[in-house]
Order: sequence, then C-alpha cells, then structure tokens
Amino acid sequence: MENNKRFPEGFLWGGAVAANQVEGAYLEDGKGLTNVDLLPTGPERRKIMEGYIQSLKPDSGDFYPSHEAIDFYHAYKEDIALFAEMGFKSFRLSISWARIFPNGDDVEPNEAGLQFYDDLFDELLKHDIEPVVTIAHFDVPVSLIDRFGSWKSRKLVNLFEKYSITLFERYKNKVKYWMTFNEINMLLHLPFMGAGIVLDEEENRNQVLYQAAHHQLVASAKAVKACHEIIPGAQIGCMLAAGMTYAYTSNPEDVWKAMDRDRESFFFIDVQSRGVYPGYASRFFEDNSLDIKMEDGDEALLKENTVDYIGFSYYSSRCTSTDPEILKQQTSGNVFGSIKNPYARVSEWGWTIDPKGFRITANQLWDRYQKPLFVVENGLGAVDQPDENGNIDDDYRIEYLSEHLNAMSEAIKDGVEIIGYTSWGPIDIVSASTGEMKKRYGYIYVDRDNKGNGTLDRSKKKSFDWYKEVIETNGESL
Ligand code: BGP
Repeated sequence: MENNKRFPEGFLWGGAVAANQVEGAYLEDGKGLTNVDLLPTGPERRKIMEGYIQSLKPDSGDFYPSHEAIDFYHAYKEDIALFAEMGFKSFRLSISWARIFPNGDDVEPNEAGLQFYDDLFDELLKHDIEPVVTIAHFDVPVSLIDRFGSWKSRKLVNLFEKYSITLFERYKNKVKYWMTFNEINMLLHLPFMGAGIVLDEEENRNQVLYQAAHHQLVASAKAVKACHEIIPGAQIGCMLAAGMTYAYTSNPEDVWKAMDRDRESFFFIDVQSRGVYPGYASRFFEDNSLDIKMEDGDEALLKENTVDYIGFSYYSSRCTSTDPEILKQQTSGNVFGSIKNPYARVSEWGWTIDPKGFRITANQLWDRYQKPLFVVENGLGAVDQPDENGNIDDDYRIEYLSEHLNAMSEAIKDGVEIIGYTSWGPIDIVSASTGEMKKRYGYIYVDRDNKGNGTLDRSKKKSFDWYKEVIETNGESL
C-alpha cells in the first residue's frame, strides 16, 4: 500500500446488524423462541439480561422489541438495495440459531430458515456485497435454556458444532467470512443476553460463568476446525467487545487494575487466538477455587484450531481506579460501565466518545495477537429528530464517525493490519442494551418508536451520502 493511501485496496467497507435486532418475524416459518425474544423494554430488561429471569415465556403485558424489530425478515431486499446504493463491499449479519434448529437439538434443520438466509446471501451477492456472518449474536434457543441450562451444559458444545457444520455445508459457496460468538466476553457481564444463562443466588457466579466460557471456547474451536475443513480458504474469526481500560492515575495500583480489567476480556481472545489458557487465568481460577472441568482432547483442540482474524467492536475506551471516591463517578458504556473520563465527552446515553482510544485499542490488539483485525462494530447511538420536512441532519454522527475513521487510518499507518470496517447499525435497529428504537445508529432512518408505533418506512439521513462518498473514495474523502 503506497504511503499516502489511508486504506488498503479491497478494504471491506460496510455495515453490521444482528438477527434479533433487525429481523422480527420472531416465530415465523418455524423459528423457535430465543433468549433475546424474552428481553422486554423497560426497567426489567437489565435484570433479565444479567440472568435473573422469572419465566421463559414472554409476558403478555410486556413489549418485546425483537418480535418485530424493523421487519428486516420481509424488507431485506429494500434495505440491501440501500446498502448497495452506499457502495457497501461487505455486510455483517447474524444467523438466528432458532431459525435453523428451532429447539436447538432438532434432528433435521428447518428448511424455511435455511432458505431465508440463502435468499439473503443471494441478494447481497447480486449487489457484490460480501456477507460476513456471525454464527451466534447472543441468540440461544429457549428450549436449550429450559432443558440444559444453555451454555452451563457441555451438551451445547456438540449442538453448536452441528449447527455450525449445517451452516458451512449449506452456504460454503456464498460465505467466505465467518465469526463464532459475538462479543464473547459479554457472557461475564450480561450472562442471559450473552449466552442464555439463568443465574440463581446460591450458585457460584464465577464457577458457572467460566465453565460456560470453556464450553463456548471449545465450541468455537470446533467451529473453526469444521469451517477450515468444509470451506477451504474461508476466514473465521472471534469477536471481542473491545475498548482499552485507562488507569485513572499513575498510581501503580490503578495501572494494575486497568490491566486486569483488560485481561478479563482478553482472556477469551487469548484462548481463541493463541490456543492456550493464559497463566493469569489459571491463577484466577486457583485464587477463586474454581474447578473448570475440561475433557480429554480439549487442550489439543484449542491449540490446533485458532482463529484467522480478530473481530471486535469499539464504541468507547474505559477508565478504572482503586479509589472508592473516584469509583463513584460512573458513566455507562457498551457492556461495562466506566468512570467518567475528564478528557472525553459522552454520548446522550453516557457512552465515552474517544476516537484516540480507537487507535490505541487497535494497536493494543495488533501488538497482542499479530493477526488481521476486522472492526465489525463502531457507531454513535443518538436521538435523531426529523425536522419539519422529515430530514435528519445527523452532523453529530458524521463527526463521530469521521473522528473514528481517521483514528483507524492512523492505526493502519502504525502498521496495524485492518481488513474491514462494518459500522454498527447502518439502518436504525433495536438497541441491545435498552431495547429502544430511539437510540439510532443508522445512515437510514426507520419510522418506528420505542413502543412499536410507526410505518417502518425507511429514509436517508445526511450521513447516507457522506458514508457513500467515504466508500467511493476508499476513505480519501475523510
Ligand atoms: C454490542 C452488540 C450489538 C449492538 C451494540 C450497540 O454490544 O454487539 O448488538 O447492540 O452493542 O449497543 P446498543 O445497541 O446497546 O446501543
């Protein structure tokens, strides 16, 4: 790449969504109920995401945004035509496990579910858009939660392997980019949303979560193995909710705590990318008397089946401190909260806005793993208010994205190999953390409010043409 080019030729510009946040049609064509279909909007949502849920059936008095979402299941051709108009080279989406295996362990897959994604990939390929597929973006069939406790059970390893092999066999001529678990570290923070795990008070939380993590890590390695065997040349990655943790002061205790916080997330990727459990994890298990059951063959499987690239989401960096007074100055953030960073502004949802942190995080991941990176989520959730003519001049989103894309181009100049950028929510979709439509990320506005009212009509925001030019010029317009 010549020095003056900011992005490599063939850079995979695009956008990213998740099945449960766009598709809707939550029980259509044979699809089974999933954990994310049990997340209502409102005050209950957070507790349920954390694993404290009373019933595995939707409550008729609640509103569940995933049930209709933005009806992508029926509108995908129109939406993909808009992505093609922006010049997308890639589009990241997830497959809902319960569309393929409604109960998770059905003997035969649900043909209507397989056909839906076949048609979706055909539509993308018709527009020369590369599908980038997340095998599990939080979805777990409720039946597996009900009968086996979801990822608490080793049974899910082989069920996930069978699900993955079904996808690889079916889509081997259409999909070259895969990733196993979306934000695999989410499991530690929001166990029910991340992995369908229901917790009860008397259980040892760390024992349950790190045993479940081991099951997901083994399942991920089995999927990597199968993908390489069934689709030679395909790239299969992991996916981390990233964002460096800064020490609030130069107090070595703060520095150590910040490193420890990052290792909590790196733990998963260390195993998926380097193939071995790091020493600090073994020490953590010992110090906390955790007995993680591993089966014969697990170690070799992990070692021999590491990922081809590191996918990650970046929204914000974080701050931590050992000072209880400082710790009180909390702000929110994707998955994990943070102390307010006095050097950074925050979004309307309190998420830190730190473009330099994006360059720092990309360098940190490259230094640690020395494997290609793929930015598969980045964006600004904001309240987009149409004006009297229905226009949305989202200059604030253009500013956020410009700053972050410039930071990413600096990381590439630092020698960090980044293969693509799929901005989160190229079209307005359901927020994962709050279930709101009001928290909009898109270049495309969708007429739907937090309660499901609206026409679902799509319209272009100011950022639509802005991003179209970024892609057309391969980033030179930034
Ligand atoms: C990540 C998820 C995405 C997306 C994103 C934005 O955790 O991988 O599903 O939702 O967060 O968060 P939110 O939708 O809560 O604004």
